Amino acid sequence: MTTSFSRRRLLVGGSAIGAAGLVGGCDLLEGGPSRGGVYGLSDTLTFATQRFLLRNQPLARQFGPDAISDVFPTINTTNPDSSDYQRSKAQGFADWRLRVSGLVERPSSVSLVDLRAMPARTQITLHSCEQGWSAIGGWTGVQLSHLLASVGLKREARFIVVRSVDGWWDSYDLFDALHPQTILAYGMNGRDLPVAHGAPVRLRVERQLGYKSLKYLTSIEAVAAVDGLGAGRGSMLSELGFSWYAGI
Ligand SMILES: Nc1nc2c(c(=O)[nH]1)N[C@H]1C(S)=C(S)[C@@H](COP(=O)(O)O)O[C@H]1N2
Ligand SMILES: [Mo]
Repeated sequence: MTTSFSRRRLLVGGSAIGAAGLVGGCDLLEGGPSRGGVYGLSDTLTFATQRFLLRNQPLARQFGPDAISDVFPTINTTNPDSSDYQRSKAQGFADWRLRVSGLVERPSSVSLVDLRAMPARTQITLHSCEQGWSAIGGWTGVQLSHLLASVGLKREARFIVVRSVDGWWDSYDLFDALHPQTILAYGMNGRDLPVAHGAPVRLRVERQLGYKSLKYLTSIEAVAAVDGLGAGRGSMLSELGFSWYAGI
């Protein structure tokens, strides 16, 4: 109860700060990265909202390279059988595209080359699976917040829905979507992300259990509510009885 109330307050507050920045010539927001024109405006809004939302949000623990596990297990889908996926895999995923749609200013289709050209972040973290195992891995990719800023997340957006080639889908509130450690990872332990671990691009959501870190991404959609998706529980796994929020 308390949590959802304060979350809602934070979200409303985040929008208010963004609006105040617009009206007040952005003096609240000096120092944030932004581009010119319309892009700059949405960069600034996203940045302000992010900083506000995340002001009490701790990072998940990060480790040094020595801590990386020799064996990182892989489970469930380890090589999607979709023929599109297999064709794309045979070409080194040169034709792979991530569709970005919904409540964004500029719906886009992003290639691996596009993602690699964006600022990269590497983090070595502990992955905990609900099935009782854990392992430490190093992940390299682009912050989801960066991608969302680059397409201009609209202020009505409250959740980010992510879909995978094997039919998995999930959603995340803006706390997790804009968290600095939430990345679209194309690299693992210094190499290209292996097929078994979600190639070409997987999500890393470090402050939730492993099942929220979707592999084999195909699309991202910004929405105001998740009620209308599937059975209205916010994810494929929620419909099977798992918790939508799996914070750790
Ligand atoms: N698309 C997709 N994402 C997925 C899964 C999956 O089967 N398909 N399994 C989830 C679970 S339960 C875990 S623990 C991790 C496993 O990631 P790994 O195979 O890299 O260890 O991916 C998660 N993301
Ligand atoms: Mo898992």
